[in-house]
Amino acid sequence: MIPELWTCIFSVFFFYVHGAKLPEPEVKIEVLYKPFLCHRKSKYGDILLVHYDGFLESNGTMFHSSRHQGDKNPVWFTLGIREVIKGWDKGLQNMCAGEKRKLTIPPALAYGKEGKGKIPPESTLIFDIEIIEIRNGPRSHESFQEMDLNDDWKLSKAEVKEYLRKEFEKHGYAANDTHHEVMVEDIFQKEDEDKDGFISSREFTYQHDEL
Ligand SMILES: [Ca+2]
Ligand SMILES: [Ca+2]
Repeated sequence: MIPELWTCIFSVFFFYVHGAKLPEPEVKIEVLYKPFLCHRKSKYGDILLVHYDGFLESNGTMFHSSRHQGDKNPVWFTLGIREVIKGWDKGLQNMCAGEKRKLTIPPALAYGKEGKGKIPPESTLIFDIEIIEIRNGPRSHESFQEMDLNDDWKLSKAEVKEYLRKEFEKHGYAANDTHHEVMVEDIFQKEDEDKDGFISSREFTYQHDEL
């Protein structure tokens, strides 16, 4: 009885430790070019303008290229909000404008078991990506810091109201207290997911519907 119990505890323990050690799928990042001047690096919430070529690792086929296909314009997207595949969100942080990277992305961080369009199921993808421009997104850390007047890493209703007041003034509208309070209630309804009366930096950054 007792040895069996131990075996059971041990296997649970083993499973736990073993399970915890299972490697997370990783993006392989190779820096192909890094500009000498870099005044700021990309991070979650930024809007990035990129050019990219995407290839299947299996046979080297190019499945999409912003440089050579369509209107040949680079594309804008917001980093870190799952607007793009996970491999991009993970692999395009801390980049300078002008930097070029080669990302090798396992299927779990790309289109997985289903694949998509020209991409077969379970495909590892290779991207050559160049960041053309980096801009602060509406959900950037800078915007959050600007709104967080007492630096406690969460936004109170008063702080959001103050922000609205300034924004309205900036655009030439008269301050309207009642109107702003209604808007604040509305914003908290949507953004304060855990309903603790504050918008945390996490709640702020990872929301991605309107606003
Ligand atoms: Ca605050
Ligand atoms: Ca909250």
